Amino acid sequence: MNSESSTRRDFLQTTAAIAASGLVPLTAAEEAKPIPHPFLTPAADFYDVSRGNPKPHTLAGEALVKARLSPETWRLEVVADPFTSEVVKEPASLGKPLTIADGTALDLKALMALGEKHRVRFVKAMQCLNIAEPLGQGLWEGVPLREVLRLCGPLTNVRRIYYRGFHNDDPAQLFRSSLSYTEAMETPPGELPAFLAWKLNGEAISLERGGPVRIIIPWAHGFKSIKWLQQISVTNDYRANDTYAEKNNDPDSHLKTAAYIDPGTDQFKTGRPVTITGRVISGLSGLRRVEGWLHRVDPATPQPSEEKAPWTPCDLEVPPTDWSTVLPAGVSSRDVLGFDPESGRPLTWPLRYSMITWSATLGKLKPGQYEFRARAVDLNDYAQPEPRPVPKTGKNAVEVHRFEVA
Ligand SMILES: Nc1nc2c(c(=O)[nH]1)N[C@H]1C(S)=C(S)[C@@H](COP(=O)(O)O)O[C@H]1N2
Ligand SMILES: [Mo]
Repeated sequence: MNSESSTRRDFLQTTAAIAASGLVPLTAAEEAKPIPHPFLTPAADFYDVSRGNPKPHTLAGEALVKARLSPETWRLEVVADPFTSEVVKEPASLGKPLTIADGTALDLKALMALGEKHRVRFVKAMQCLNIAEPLGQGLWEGVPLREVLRLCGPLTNVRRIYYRGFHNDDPAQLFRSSLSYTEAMETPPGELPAFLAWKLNGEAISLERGGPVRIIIPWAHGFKSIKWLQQISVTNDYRANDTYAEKNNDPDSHLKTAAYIDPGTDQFKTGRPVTITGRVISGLSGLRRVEGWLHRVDPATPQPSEEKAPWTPCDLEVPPTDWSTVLPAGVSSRDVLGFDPESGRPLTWPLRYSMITWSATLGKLKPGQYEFRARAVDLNDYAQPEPRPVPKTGKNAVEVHRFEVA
């Protein structure tokens, strides 16, 4: 047993012990949600962000078959958008469109067969640009988008690729997103491809998580990872035609490096150690550390500014050495993007675009009112929410947890 795995176990055990001993009083909700968080979030435990009326994942029986959302009836169309305008003179075209009308649309079997040759696996933190709480973290498995597009070549006059999910055949319920041609087709060395996934945590993707097939954009916020994928459309329209762009968001914002505090108790007993936990996402600019600032609220002493505050490093969950205890049965970390294919160890920690648990042990505190803040510092030494203090590029304001020691 090497030191890394025992450190991780110690970390887990300490936290479990704190919970078990009742030093940190847990609410019923917290008891149901063990702390720290499992590395992979069970599919059913993701925070769900789904539009639609009815929501596509509530369909059943005939309606599900008709919606082509059962594994047998699922089809993917790849078509060219006829769009032209004053400035866009020529429409995009595809050498070989795949359509339902002519029976060439891709089915799940054909997609998985493509995956036999070009499989990708990737651990991603799902985070909504508009919600200040991670939704969950999954191991997604599928085939790069570029391999699907290569079935349809040649592509002419194509500047963007857009893709949409099932939307009850109601234009008002459409949820779509897009990538530039280059983003879809070229993956730089050590980078991650956009892909079509049919497995989450080693199992078929549940309807709620967007199965049978979901797009996963590793570097992006959740709105780019379209659920219930049904159509890819190539276009000569140069505008980022994402549903989220219409809602005053930056449609090209990448996942933001940010720490989030777990909702926990606001009452601690005097003389008992106080531990605060949370999760941190390693976004576009990576993660250097998580810092915490404990402040005793005292009317006689003014509160320092966030800049001058005594921020101190928090503890980060360490990588397990034995990834087989974390990954689904039969999946080796050597075959997961972001890991060294030789050693099976993560190339960075946290893995790019993934999240881990952090914790701050505050010791025994004097009775009083307290505020605890946490922030992530990225590899450019920017402290959260910098360099993105504006929420339209990802909600990541510094969070505060208020509690009383009595
Ligand atoms: N088809 C479709 N895909 C979708 C959505 C949707 O409403 N419809 N919501 C998006 C948004 S805004 C987010 S944040 C993520 C949430 O993924 P989750 O529900 O699996 O956590 O899915 C994205 N994909
Ligand atoms: Mo979202």
